[in-house]
Amino acid sequence: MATDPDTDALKPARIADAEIQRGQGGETHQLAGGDVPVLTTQQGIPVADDQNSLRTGPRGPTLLEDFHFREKIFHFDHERIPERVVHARGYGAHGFFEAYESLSDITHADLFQRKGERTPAFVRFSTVAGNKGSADLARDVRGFAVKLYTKEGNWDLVGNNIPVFFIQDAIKFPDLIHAAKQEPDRGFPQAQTAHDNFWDFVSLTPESTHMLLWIMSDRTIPRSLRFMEGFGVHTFRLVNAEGKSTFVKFHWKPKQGMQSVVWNEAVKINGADPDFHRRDLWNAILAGDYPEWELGLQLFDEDFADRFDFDVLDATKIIPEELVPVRRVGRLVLDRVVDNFFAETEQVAFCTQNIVPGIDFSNDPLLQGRNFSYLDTQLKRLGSPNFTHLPINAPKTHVAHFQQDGHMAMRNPGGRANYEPNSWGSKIGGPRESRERGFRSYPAADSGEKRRIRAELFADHYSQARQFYLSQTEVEQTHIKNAFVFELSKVETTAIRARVVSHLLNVDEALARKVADGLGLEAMPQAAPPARELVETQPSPALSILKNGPKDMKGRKLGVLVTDGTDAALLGALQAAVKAEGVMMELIAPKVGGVKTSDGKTIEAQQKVNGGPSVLYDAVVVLASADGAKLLSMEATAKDFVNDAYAHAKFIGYAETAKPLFQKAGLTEMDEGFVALNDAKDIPAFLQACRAVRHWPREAKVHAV
Ligand code: HDE
Repeated sequence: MATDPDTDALKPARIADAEIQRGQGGETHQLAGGDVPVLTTQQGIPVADDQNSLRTGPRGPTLLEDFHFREKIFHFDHERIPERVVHARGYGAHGFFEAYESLSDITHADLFQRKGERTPAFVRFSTVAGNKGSADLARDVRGFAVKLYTKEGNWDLVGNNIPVFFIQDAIKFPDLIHAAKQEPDRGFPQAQTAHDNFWDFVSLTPESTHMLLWIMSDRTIPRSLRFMEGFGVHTFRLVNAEGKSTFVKFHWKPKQGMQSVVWNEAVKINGADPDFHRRDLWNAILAGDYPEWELGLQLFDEDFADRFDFDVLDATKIIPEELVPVRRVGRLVLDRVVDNFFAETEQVAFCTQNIVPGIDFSNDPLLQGRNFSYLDTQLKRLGSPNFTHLPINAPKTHVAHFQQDGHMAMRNPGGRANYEPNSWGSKIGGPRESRERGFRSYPAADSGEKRRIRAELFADHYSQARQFYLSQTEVEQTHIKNAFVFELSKVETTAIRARVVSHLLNVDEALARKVADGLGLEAMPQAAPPARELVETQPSPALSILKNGPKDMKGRKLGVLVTDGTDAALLGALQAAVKAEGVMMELIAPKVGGVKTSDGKTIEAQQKVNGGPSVLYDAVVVLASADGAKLLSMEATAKDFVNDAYAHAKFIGYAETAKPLFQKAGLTEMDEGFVALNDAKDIPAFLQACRAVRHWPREAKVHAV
């Protein structure tokens, strides 16, 4: 039976089962008895007193003999493990992948053989630069790492929410990450790229330009982990039973549509709720609103690779969907939260080297480098080569090998045979290779001089950056410009700011000029000389978030500001309509204990007004009564509530009686983003308006610089 620990703890019945012990200070605590289990040490020894360490006399020294005390403190001292060197802050959930069809013509990977087949999955989303305790809404790439527990072993597709990367060769990764994280002398800034070292490095590394356009777009400030795309980034191979290889790029397409917050909102959300993304994922799954993505494949052969304007082994390039369509072959559903954050989300160990028969690597030099790094880093982080024994990492299939011992070995080969070949026969001689089922590398024919060199096409650093920019809506282009100006305004060295603009001149001259103007650059720099002539590209609508937004408000969140005297009928009708649309709703009130609505009933609130700012919601409604509006007009956080909703171009529903709050907040122009809710009849129009997510025309009016 499900229990609610919060309310259960308050039930006297449970306490009554156990003895209450009174300490010398008069405090009480519960003892074992009834269904309350006995506390033990790690060795299973029952503990009689967990409140007082062992000492000679009430004021005497603590005794070394106190093994329970020593074990407890010793274990506590060792609770922390090194955080991930990148992607330290993450959040995971369980689910499954379901194949839509058999892909046996292109791959013999077991999970793609049978229509409807479900494969258990664990997904960890993350930010890259921030430490474990940093805020969720940092402007940053999001990791999108998927572990698929297939019947032929674990396949880890360790991707990001952006399809390209900063660098082309793994040898530059330590430099990139050093430059992005806190500067080493001062230890700040935390979880931000808005500092000199980062922009210095990337502006000296022209191959980063395409990625810079992506990270300055709203892709790096997603509204929810549920509303973003995922990408495998590199070109991989799929190999069928006949040994034929097809190149593939992996995509995860959110069924909920894409959506981001605006930058000023992100800044405020980080203060109001640093756990915004993890809370959102947790709440959605617990509410049964399971997030879903479709797995998309872009499939192409050597011929296409040879004809394409860019090198398919270059991780700073995409293949536009309009050129090679994305074939949707299955869905990933997250339907279970973790039982324990440390055991699952922290200890999960993704390795790009984990591929299964039917899937293979390409020669992408970034991918090749990653294949070393991930296994190596797990040893450092988890402390033993036996990290695969941890339940979250263990394959959910038959595992048999002769690897043994090491720290924390939980499974060793049984019997006498721990080597092969051996002559102990099939029963006790242990496992052997299988020519039929075993993984075989695709026999790609590679030859060439051993040199430190890059392929020629890798040198075009600007064409796709330009394509990305020109594929955006005007609103999105403005956000990109604003993000460059914001970040570079935090850079103290003027020459670095100018160097970034020198690259932008190769992307789009108007963008470069706007950024230079926003920075107040005195002189326009020369364009950085391109290493290779740019090629003409076509805009790709698939690259825009706004062109791929949600179709309805499902899975979004409405914040309703209420007071004593709020119209009960209107609130009830709103609640019902919102529920029918699959929208989550929270009441925000002067006191969290609730308000007395017009019918005299008390309704509990979820937030007190200073803890529920409008940045936490996709749209807001103000249903204050006349007296309530008077009260809120004297409350700064209530005025912030409506001012921010306005500035962030949100739709605002309101009761006529609430109007004085808007006036006191200085919002005299009520544009089409405001929807009057006089009675229940007006609710559908409000919800319909909200489907557009934002009233973008307003945005230009609230930003003068
Ligand atoms: Fe990673 N990356 N990475 N990375 N990466 C790690 O592995 C690395 C790259 C990505 O939720 C580390 O377990 C190198 C691209 C994700 O646990 C480490 C290079 C992409 C995660 C590492 C890259 C990623 C990591 C740190 C350049 C997108 C989090 C902790 C060649 C396709 C996984 C760990 C999780 C984590 C190395 C570049 C995605 C050090 C050397 C490109 C989602 O091994």
